[in-house]
Amino acid sequence: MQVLRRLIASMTISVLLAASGAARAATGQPEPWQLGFQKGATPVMDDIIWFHDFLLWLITAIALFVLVLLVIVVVKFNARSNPVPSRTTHNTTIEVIWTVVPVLILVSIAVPSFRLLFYQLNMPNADLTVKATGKQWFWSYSYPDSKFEFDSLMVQEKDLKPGQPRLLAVDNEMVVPVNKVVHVLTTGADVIHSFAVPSFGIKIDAIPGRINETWFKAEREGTYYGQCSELCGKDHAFMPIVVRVVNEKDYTAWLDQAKKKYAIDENRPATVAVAGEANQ
Ligand SMILES: [Cu+2]
Repeated sequence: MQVLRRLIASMTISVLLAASGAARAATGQPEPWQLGFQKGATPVMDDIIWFHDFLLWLITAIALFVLVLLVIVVVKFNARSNPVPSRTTHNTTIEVIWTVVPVLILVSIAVPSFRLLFYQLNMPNADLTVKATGKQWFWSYSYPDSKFEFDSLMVQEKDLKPGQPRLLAVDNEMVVPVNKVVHVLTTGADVIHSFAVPSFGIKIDAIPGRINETWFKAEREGTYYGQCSELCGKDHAFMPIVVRVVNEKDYTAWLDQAKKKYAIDENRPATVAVAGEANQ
């Protein structure tokens, strides 16, 4: 019996260790047994997580308080224990309390909520602009300051390299420097898509004929995964978003190489491009 108990204990410990190890290793993507949000990499996401936790505590306290009141009523005022009910109809003090306290609670929610909303919507001065165009069914990223654009397609399961997450990895990642404000413009080429990266706390529709904007400032290097978050057709689930956040030096190196690799050839006649695509 004791052996069995020890076995269960050691198994539990190893599972917990494995889980905590996985939680430390992987950010920017969902983890097995994950609870709550993915870890934040931007100040906006840190605030969203704080606000979520604050509301969770608040709502738990309110739910418990109401539960306690219900239990008191059920136990104390049922027909058996309280056969002659009181005929009280008004109590000014308690009526003032149950009006004022909820108002205070709502104000305590509204203040951080609006602060966060303005923080998200107030665009700081951008260090870099990237335009993400949602297409059926992949994303194209263009760097207007450096005049290049490239497509980013999901890596098929059979082509996955070790460490690449299934259904999330792409061939060409969007690369940005760490600790820089990135201005993200989104639009759709065909139908409405939505550009969302959980660790950055951003989710914004990409609508044909219109440019939407958001921003993020990633404070930690790493690879962050997101997905199209607007039902956009049969391959909606297969147009992931990958943002690789690198240091300034690596970014400059990537930029130099990307400028050559993805340069938009303005002299190339459009008819050739169409013919070339048809041949593929
Ligand atoms: Cu989409």
